[in-house]
Amino acid sequence: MNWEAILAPYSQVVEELKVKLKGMRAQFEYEAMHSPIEFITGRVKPVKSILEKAEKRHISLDRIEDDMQDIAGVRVVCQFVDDIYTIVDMLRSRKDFTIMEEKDYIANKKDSGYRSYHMIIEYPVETIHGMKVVLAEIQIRTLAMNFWATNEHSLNYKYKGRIPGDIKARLQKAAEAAFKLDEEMSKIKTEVQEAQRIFRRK
Ligand code: 0O2
Ligand code: 0O2
Repeated sequence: MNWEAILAPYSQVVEELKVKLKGMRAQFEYEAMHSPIEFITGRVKPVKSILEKAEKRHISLDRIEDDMQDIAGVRVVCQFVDDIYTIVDMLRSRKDFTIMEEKDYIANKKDSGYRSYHMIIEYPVETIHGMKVVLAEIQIRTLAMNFWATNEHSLNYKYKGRIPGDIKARLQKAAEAAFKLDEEMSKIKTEVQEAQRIFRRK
């Protein structure tokens, strides 16, 4: 398979989405409003991870583009939990892609302790062969959720998905602590934002 050719439109989508989301953040800043976006990252799933996921989920190679939703992935990281829902509403009102599915792992956290809001979209991208609609995943989470997920992801990688029980229990506790941190920060949100506005003016 010519992976570079297959993945080229996905890489285009990741770059376009990053530009658009960064544009939203810049507009909030120009209008001196609190930006619900702290930062954006994005990636095309590495071929090795695509193959591993395909094998685990029994997805045949000719079905990958239809059945694997996160070959193109962007992540929006926010300061506060409400910011996540502000972004979700803004994304719902956009006309440049279609939302296919939404998964609220904040209201319904995963057994691992994972929390995040996921959106699966169909994004039309222009290629040299014409327009192609590709699936992409947008993950929206707070800095605390991101901190937890990044560490848990590393441990999963290290232990090949079989994290020992004692570490799993610690991760559950850490997830609980991250949740509490988000709750506490929400309570002093206006204070924090006021401080950040003063800081920006200087
Ligand atoms: P800025 O000032 O945030 O716009 P690129 O295409 O170069 O913009 P790239 O190379 O894909 O982005 O970088 P990556 O690794 O996806 O990271 C995207 C942005 O997220 C980078 O900023 C990182 O500095 C920023 N980032 C990553 N982790 C954190 C974090 O924990 N906290 C904060 N505040 N930012 C983080 P940009 O886009 O280069 O610059
Ligand atoms: P990567 O690139 O390694 O992050 P489903 O078929 O809906 O049950 P699917 O398609 O995997 O499952 O979707 P889901 O569960 O919404 O999750 C997709 C992505 O969310 C994962 O991608 C992770 O990035 C993130 N994620 C989901 N659960 C967890 C978790 O327990 N811990 C962490 N750290 N991340 C999680 P991949 O495939 O792992 O790819």
